[in-house]
Amino acid sequence: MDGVPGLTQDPVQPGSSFEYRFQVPDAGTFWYHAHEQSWEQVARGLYGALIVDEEQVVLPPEQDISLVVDDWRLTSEGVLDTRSFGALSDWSHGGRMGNWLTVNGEPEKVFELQRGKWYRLRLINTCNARILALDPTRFRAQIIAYDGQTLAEPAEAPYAPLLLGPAQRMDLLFQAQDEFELEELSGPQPFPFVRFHVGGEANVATRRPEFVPADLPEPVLDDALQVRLEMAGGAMGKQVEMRYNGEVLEGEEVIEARQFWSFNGVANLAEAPLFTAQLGRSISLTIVNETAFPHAMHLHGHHFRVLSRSEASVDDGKPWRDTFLIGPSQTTHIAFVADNPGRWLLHCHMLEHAAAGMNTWFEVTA
Ligand SMILES: [Cu+2]
Repeated sequence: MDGVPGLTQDPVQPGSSFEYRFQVPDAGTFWYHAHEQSWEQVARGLYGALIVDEEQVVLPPEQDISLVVDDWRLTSEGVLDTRSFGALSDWSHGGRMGNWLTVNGEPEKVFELQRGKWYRLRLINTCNARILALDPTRFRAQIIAYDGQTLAEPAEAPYAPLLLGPAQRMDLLFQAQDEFELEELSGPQPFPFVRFHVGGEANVATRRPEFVPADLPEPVLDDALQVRLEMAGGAMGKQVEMRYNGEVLEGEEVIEARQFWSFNGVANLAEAPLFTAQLGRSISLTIVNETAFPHAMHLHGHHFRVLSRSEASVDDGKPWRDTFLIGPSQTTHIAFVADNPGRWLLHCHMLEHAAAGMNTWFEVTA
């Protein structure tokens, strides 16, 4: 059960309920959120962390901290700015950016840590559109997982700041030593948004925890289904003839339909899937961003490896991810095994972009 209205289920109507049943094959950091009118419902807070514990306890709960990070757009009175929901300038540009950053729903959140103990920080970016920039090297943290999949080995951050796009997760491991703040670095000034106090005696000898690496099937490129996805539209981007609900949109119709972006010339879900794959088939997907904006592309039901990115390196070990950032004019090549039967979305997780056209889907047949 994936909860995508129009693809796998009907929306849950006000006052009614729906019971989701699913298995959790992978221990790791995930989250859940409304997928109906998500650009408004998620911005209003309809989401939560979904943590799947390891079979063997690695860290006690007090040393395993989830940080759900969101930016809210507040008015000058300090209440949620609801008037600007659906603003065309957000939909056709970089999405809805907030002006108030919270962790687990609180501003200036403080955690109390014990000196010498090991901690896992599970960072989850639930912002509609903001790409968070963070520097974990400043408190000697190592990266142990991305998007809910544990790395083969804990890794030093290869560069700083690290970017955490909408929907992405990053698990960090560190030993508490001195008080520190986590700063968001994408603005003109570093913005401290969560503080960690450290108390207790130094030199508490505790063993460094170990984590079981992800165990996912490797795609076989020789045998892979080759798929290409061209992203176009938006302000200042390449404009192509755009189909929506089977019709070509022209002139004012683009604004009336509120569809500004397209995948392979189609805004929002086409009748036909982007591709259909037999269960177990490897998929080689090349995504070309011909827009003037970065995007956070999210694949449902699967994790992939980023094999190459034009004009940028890929991370050591090519970690498994379910969401990748793609820059303006960038081409990114990903690969994965279609090992999960069903119908799955592939969309930009900048929620205004998804609403305004950046959705496609694929099918894995058993
Ligand atoms: Cu986008």
